[in-house]
Amino acid sequence: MEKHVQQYVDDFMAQIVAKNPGEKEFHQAVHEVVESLAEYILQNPVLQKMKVLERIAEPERVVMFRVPWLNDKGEIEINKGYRIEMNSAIGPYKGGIRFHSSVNLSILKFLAFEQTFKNSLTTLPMGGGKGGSDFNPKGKSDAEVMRFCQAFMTELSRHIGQFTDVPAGDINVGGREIGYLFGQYKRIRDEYSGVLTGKGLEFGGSLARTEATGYGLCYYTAEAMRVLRNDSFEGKTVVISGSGNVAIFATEKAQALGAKVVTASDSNGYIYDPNGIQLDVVKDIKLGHRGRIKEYAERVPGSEYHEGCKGVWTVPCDIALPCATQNEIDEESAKALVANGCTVVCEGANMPSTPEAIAVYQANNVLYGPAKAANAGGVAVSGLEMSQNSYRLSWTFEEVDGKLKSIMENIVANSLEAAKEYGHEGDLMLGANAAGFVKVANAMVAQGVL
Ligand code: NDP
Ligand code: 2IT
Repeated sequence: MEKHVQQYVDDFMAQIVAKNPGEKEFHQAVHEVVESLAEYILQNPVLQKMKVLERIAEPERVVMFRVPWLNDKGEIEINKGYRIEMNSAIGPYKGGIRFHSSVNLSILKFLAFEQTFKNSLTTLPMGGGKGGSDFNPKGKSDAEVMRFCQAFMTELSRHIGQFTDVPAGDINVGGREIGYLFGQYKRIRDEYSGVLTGKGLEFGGSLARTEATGYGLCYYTAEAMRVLRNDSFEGKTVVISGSGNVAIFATEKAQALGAKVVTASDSNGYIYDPNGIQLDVVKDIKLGHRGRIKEYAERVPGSEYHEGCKGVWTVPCDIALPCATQNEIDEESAKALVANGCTVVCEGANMPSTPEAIAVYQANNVLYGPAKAANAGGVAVSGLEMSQNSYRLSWTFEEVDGKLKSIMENIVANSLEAAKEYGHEGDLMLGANAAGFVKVANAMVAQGVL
């Protein structure tokens, strides 16, 4: 990187760190984007003068609130609730809600920042947002989860709306939680609207939203491999982490495209099945009774369970699809992947690779599909759910799936086009950052100082 460009990046990051002390995940996400965009911004004085990237990195609004609820013993529990309304330049704030004990301001701001670019890449009219709570649903009864969701929505309801901010699911927020959240919104606001996506099919949900992130990840990966490598999933060995919504449907689509998926994991450990994962067993464990992935090895002869989730990256594969959580692949894991023959890493989770891991991919010519492009299928179908809600009709599975596939293929094409235009041919990361940025930046310049 040229000296004045590096200076711009360093100065920018010094400001970010000073203004957002201690928020290391947020710094990490911003740093990657600033490095990608620095040259382009320096070539376009209007973007510098209008402080577009500076404004994108400052949430328009952050709401933090108390969530008090009663557990099954009748005791009061108190959690923190958040909604980050990051950017509304190209549409209402849009992004998921995460319930996990690790949730804090830094994690939600990194996710909301990424979401702004991701949503722009879909080409649908959605701004960026993210929310959540440090509530841990593990071991909670269904009634406790319902009471928590009702308490959370009681406050959140005053900040969201179908034209202002439209949340959806993320880690530990799936169909059950969206149902409870929707019910409470409707009750409090007396309004039946598309204020949330990922809803049940009986009350305004879209077909294929459940599958969308995992399927979309495979459509993206297949298209990037086709264009850049003249290759496909056919006959490949695939390592997937996680065993939640994204992992399950990435496994399903990778298998349908002719690959053998050999792993699944959760935060306790991973399973390796050399014969290929039996997805009906995983679905029964995870979707059937919210069990642990360990159970798979007890049920499927020839498979193995290993404690600790990091070991999944030591399993030899051609393609790795991280689908669990942020920073799950560090430098050591990336090196293990490369040493064992992995040549493709596309991200289903948000920011699953550390900057050091990305450097390993780049140094070894790994086809690297960054999260904000590769996992955009979920929010893309959320956008299609909003369209269907506005029309008051629903499209068939095939219709939605077809639109999803073409959106993902377009993201590959648009990223590659942007990468080429900015002199970094074939760089899907830089291309995604640039393509996502330009639309938001142009809208912000046009709308004035806001
Ligand atoms: P789920 O809650 O359905 O599944 C999460 C999976 O990841 C579980 O297997 C969970 O294991 C594992 N996991 C979570 N935290 C950790 C951790 N700290 N270490 C190891 N494993 C962990 O969530 P999703 O599948 O929806 O989300 C997975 C990733 O995909 C997240 O990064 C999310 O932001 C991203 N994503 C999700 C989209 C969606 O539409 N749902 C869209 C785009 C991205 P355990 O049960 O032990 O916690
Ligand atoms: O990270 C993500 O893109 C999501 N969790 C999905 C967001 C959405 O609004 O569907």
